[in-house]
Amino acid sequence: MEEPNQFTMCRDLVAGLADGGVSVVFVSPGSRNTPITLAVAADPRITDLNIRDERSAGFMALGHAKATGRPAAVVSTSGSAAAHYFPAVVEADQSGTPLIVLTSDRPLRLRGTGAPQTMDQVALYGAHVKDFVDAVGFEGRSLAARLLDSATSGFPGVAHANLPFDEPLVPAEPITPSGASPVPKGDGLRTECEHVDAGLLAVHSGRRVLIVAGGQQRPEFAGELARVADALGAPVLADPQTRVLGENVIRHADLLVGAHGEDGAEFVLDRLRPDVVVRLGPLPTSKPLFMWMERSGVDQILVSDARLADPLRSASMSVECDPTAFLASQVVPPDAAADGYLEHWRALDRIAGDAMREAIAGRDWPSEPATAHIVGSTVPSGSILWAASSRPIRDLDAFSATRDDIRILANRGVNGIDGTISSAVGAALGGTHVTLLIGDLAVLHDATALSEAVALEVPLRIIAVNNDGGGIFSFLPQAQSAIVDHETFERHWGTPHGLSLSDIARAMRMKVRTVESAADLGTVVAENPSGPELIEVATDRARLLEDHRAVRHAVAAALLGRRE
Ligand SMILES: Cc1ncc(C[n+]2csc(CCOP(=O)(O)OP(=O)(O)O)c2C)c(N)n1
Ligand SMILES: [Mg+2]
Repeated sequence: MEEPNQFTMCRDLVAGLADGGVSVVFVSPGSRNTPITLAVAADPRITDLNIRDERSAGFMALGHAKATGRPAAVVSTSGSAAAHYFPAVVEADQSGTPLIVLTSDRPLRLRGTGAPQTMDQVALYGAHVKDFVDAVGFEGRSLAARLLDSATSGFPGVAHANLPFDEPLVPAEPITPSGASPVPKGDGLRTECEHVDAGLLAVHSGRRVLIVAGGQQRPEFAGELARVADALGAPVLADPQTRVLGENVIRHADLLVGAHGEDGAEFVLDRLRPDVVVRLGPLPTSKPLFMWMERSGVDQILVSDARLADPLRSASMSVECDPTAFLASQVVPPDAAADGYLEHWRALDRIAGDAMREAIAGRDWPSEPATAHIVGSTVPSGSILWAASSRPIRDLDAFSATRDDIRILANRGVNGIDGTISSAVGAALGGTHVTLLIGDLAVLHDATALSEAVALEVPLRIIAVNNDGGGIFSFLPQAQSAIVDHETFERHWGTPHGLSLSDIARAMRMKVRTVESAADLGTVVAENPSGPELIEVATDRARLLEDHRAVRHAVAAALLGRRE
């Protein structure tokens, strides 16, 4: 029998990961990781990519896992290399994305001796992983099974194995792949919930039920939601990432809920106050919506299997369960709808949509509401729209109607503006066309990923909204505060840089296209990208607040039955 050593361990670990659905491994260059890198390169079922920057590699794996629903893996050398995965690890942990992190280490005898390029990698990511294994003396396939189970079971997340390797780091003989395991592993779907009362929602028959859905959910979610919402006559307010549509889905939820009268009071949810709110998954992006939930005092049933599920602390009842499994468990009589409740929501939704489109068309080009509106409504059916944190995800939520023929993905676990291009590249490696709507600071944060996108030839179109700084901060109190002068605001929040994103993209050898008008942008965005390209839309940060307010005011006026 072949003697187990670090090379056969790595070979079997990689084969075990492939059995569990891992198809791409993002390796970063180094010496200490030679045994695992060779094993990854030798396995025919694995696409092995080398990404220079571990931070970028971590986000690519994250984006790939979000787009495919399958765990992705990263491989690094020892030392500070491993620390660069941290932001992607945190995002994966909080957004429930399966990620397997393999860091290489010195052998045990050299730990704690100050050997070069070493640090303490044991439990490096602390409480942000579901499992940590210091993989000394492990057998490869059982290690793979443990990592896969940890990363994919329940609310998915991160499994980290620290792999100590000793010299020689290159085997005497080439590594021969060990092939598929005779017993294929499951696909890691979330576990079903036990002990959920099948009549939990049916008791609300005839009452005004409002459903608020958030986060990225399983593919079966939309069908189950449609069944339950239809029976209850419940309007559904869904987050951009939550891919649902149908008669019950309110397409302009953020605009409706955020509409306020001259006294500043939001009125739609007061007029259409529900008797009970069913919250499925994490909090929605829409601030007016979650702030209303926090202060409304309305009964709220929260359904989530995430570790941190109720930052509002407003749930009157919590069901610890994957939202899809919960919906599937519910039996609701077909005639449980409250009279006219859904119809009333839908009538307001139509008014808001018409007013929004008219107001946007009336603003000078280029405006940020128009950019989000055009991108959200014209990206091709079947493609992925990656929404960067900061304004892009919020503007898509507000200014583009909900669609179910595209997938919107985002890093909303910790809402970082980091690693966004890398994440979108990882998603595009899954084979689907990707359009990324992103702000200028987020582009600068991850600019090296532009060169990786070019090298990998991914079908990725980047719509970079350049407002020369952090536009979102114009919405903060310090933008208008008497105690923060303009110069201080600009230095610490506005942060203008004066850079051309097109020039940066060209320096990375990325194709750059220009658009002259709203119609131009619509025409370009409507076609699938054939390779990596960037389109810069230069907007004016000074106009931002005014553009947003004008559209929101027009919507509020229309809802109140007045024209302005
Ligand atoms: C890694 C990280 N650093 C800092 C922040 C804080 N932050 C939130 S939004 C923002 C500005 C983003 O600017 P840009 O990408 O240009 O988008 P805009 O607001 O202009 O639309 C910053 C710095 C963050 N979310 N993530
Ligand atoms: Mg900006």
